[in-house]
Amino acid sequence: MSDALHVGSGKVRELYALDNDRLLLVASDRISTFDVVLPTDIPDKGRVLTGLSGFWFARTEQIVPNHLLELRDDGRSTECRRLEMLPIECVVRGYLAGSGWKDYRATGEVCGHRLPEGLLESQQLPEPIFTPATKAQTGHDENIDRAAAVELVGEERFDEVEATALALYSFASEYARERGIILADTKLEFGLDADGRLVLGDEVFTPDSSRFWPADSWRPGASPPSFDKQFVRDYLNTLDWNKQAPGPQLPDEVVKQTSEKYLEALEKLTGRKPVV
Ligand code: PZK
Repeated sequence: MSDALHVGSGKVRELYALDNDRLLLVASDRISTFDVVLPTDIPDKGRVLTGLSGFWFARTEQIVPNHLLELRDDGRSTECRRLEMLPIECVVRGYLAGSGWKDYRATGEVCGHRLPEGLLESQQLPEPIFTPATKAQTGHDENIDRAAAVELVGEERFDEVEATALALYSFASEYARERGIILADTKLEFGLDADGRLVLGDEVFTPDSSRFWPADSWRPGASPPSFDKQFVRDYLNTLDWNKQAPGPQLPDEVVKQTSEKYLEALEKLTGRKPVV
């Protein structure tokens, strides 16, 4: 670890180079909300998200190969194959939320997909749609249509990525729905191996890369609480915090409730608890 070169940071994860072919992806216990990383850690969060990713990578190997090589004993670090990452975020949406809802309200379309009129926030779409975005170096990713994405990855690769992303979403959303969790949307990242084959990278179907909603509190026209961050949001809304960094510390009770929500998501989806 100490001799690994730091090559990147996500909001709550770090990436190190192990050698020419391998990276180490480390998930911290940090939590972000309203795009701000809070100063209080959530015990077990990194291990839960790493466990969820590992679970989904194993379950989706028959759909597409992935970058996961091995889970380390700390439960939060995974060795990954180094890929040539595609320059688009591969988002699939089954429900109308976030920037999808915003774009639909403004234009009736999301990434060039014309949708039926009169849809409500959080409503399920007639069918899941592939809604790619640029990878912004700073600020927010920008939703793009098929033509713009084809400019970035080429037409053949676009078609392959779209079909693969939709197949992954269908598989995971059906699986989660049977266990009381709606996977409203998800962000996938793909890369190419040395032979130019498409490989799934990053994290997959975690609450940090997807919108998880509890199925029993979902209804069209409302904005359901996220499965994991509902207690954090509720607490932050009692403060007069302006949603700019630095974020406030979380009380012990909110930390405990939130840590339990992550463990609950892991147990509901995988049927297992993380090894202590
Ligand atoms: C890669 N990121 C984003 C994610 C971070 C940064 N298998 C791979 N091969 C090459 N590059 C990447 C990956 C992966 N995954 C991913 N940037 C590069 C990222 C998580 C934490 F700090």
